Amino acid sequence: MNARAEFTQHTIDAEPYPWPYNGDLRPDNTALIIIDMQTDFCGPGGYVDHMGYDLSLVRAPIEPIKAVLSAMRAKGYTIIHTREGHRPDLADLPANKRWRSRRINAGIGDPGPCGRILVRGEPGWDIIPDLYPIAGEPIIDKPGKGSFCATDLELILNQRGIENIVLTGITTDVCVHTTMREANDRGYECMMLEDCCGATDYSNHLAAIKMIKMQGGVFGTVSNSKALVAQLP
Ligand code: C5J
Repeated sequence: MNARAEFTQHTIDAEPYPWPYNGDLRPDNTALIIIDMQTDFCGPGGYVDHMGYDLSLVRAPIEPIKAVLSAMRAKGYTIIHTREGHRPDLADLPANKRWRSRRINAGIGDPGPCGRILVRGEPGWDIIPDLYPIAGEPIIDKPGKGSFCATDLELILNQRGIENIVLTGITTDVCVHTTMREANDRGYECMMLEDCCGATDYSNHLAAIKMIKMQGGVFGTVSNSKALVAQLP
C-alpha cells in the first residue's frame, strides 16, 4: 500500500461543497480564526452600540463560537484571534476612517463609556471575557478590516503549515468577509460558519453568505457550528 492509499479523507458538510476541497483536514494544517469579538463590536457602550445598531445581531454568534472554540482547542487545532484597533497616538488611523466615524457620533479615538473608541489598550477594544484567548493562541492586532493588511498573520500561518481556515466572528459583511477574501486570494481553503458570524444588519449577513456560495464557492464554502463540532476529526 503506498502513502497515498493510507491518506484518510475528512470533510465537513458545507455549501456549495464539502470542506476542505481535498479532504485533507488535520489539526496541524487547519486554523480557527475568531475575528474582532471585542466589546467595541458587541458590548454595551462600544463602537457598534454608539452607532445605534442592534447588539443582539452581533452577540448571536457568541455561544456558537464558544462551542467551536472548545471543540477545536480540545483537538489541538491552531486558534487565532484578531482585534481591530489603532495606536493611542492614532498614527495608523487613516484620516477618512476617523472622519467617517465622527460623522455618525462614534468617533474612533474619542472618549466613550468603554474608554477611547477602537484604541489599543482601552477596555472596549479588548476581546470579550467569554471568548478570551488562552496562552499560546496568537492575537493579531489589525488597523483595518482585513486581517492580512499590516499584520504578521500570513507569516504565522505559514510557520504553522496552515492550509485550511475556519472563519468566525463579527461582522460577517465587513471584517470576516474582507479576511476571507484576502485568505482565499492567498490560496488558503476557507470555510465560514454562518451561525458563528453576525452583522449590524441581518440582510447584509445573509447577502454576505450568499456571495460566498456564488460561482461554485467563489471565496470558499459555508457551514455551521453543529456540523463542524460533529464532524471534526
Ligand atoms: C467593522 C468589523 N464593521 N469588525 N469592523 O467596522 O467588522
